[in-house]
Amino acid sequence: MKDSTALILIDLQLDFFPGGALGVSHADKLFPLVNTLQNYFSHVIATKDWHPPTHKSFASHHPEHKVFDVVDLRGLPQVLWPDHCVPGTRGSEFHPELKTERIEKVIYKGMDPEVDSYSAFFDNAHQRETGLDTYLKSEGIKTLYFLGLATDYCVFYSALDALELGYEAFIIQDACFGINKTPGDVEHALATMREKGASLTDSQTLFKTRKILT
Ligand code: VGL
Ligand code: ZN
Repeated sequence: MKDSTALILIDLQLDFFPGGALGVSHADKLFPLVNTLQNYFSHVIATKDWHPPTHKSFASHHPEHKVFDVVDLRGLPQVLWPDHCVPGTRGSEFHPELKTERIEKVIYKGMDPEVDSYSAFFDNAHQRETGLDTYLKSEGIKTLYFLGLATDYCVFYSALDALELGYEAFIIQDACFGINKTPGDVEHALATMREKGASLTDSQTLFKTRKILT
């Protein structure tokens, strides 16, 4: 029997691992932990950052700027990133060590070249839904455990939207790594998620308190 809790794997794609276009330090420590954690959840859902090569979040389309500069994109502040997660490239694929058999749904985000999409639920303009909320509701899922990349961007905005939508949200702290564009960004993201009502937990606590399913 499936319960009302889901594990949400955020952007475990090669470009976000060391050696990738937007490699997050230490992210390779996620394996095999992420695979073990999947065994404790009846629902496992993954997101994929999925940008056309023309995506305006890419610094390559702003010749007068460099990576990590912030520009205005249709009225929203936009951090400029290296080209990443373009469908058809190796960097857009899941990390080869990720066990994918139990992933029941993949949510794609960031396809509109004019607006970025950090959250697993909405684009950054909060105009378009990704389909995650609809899917979770159709499955009766009410509690979400987040892990993945990056703590200070996609995990952060996904958790905040989850809370706003009325889900209970847990962050598996040792299974998230952040970009820390500015030192302290990750700590600030964790503190803000907590203030807004998310619970910070870790994998050891989960192993002790949840039942293993497989
Ligand atoms: C992400 C920056 C740009 C993330 C995605 O997955 O956190 N960060 N695109
Ligand atoms: Zn992206």
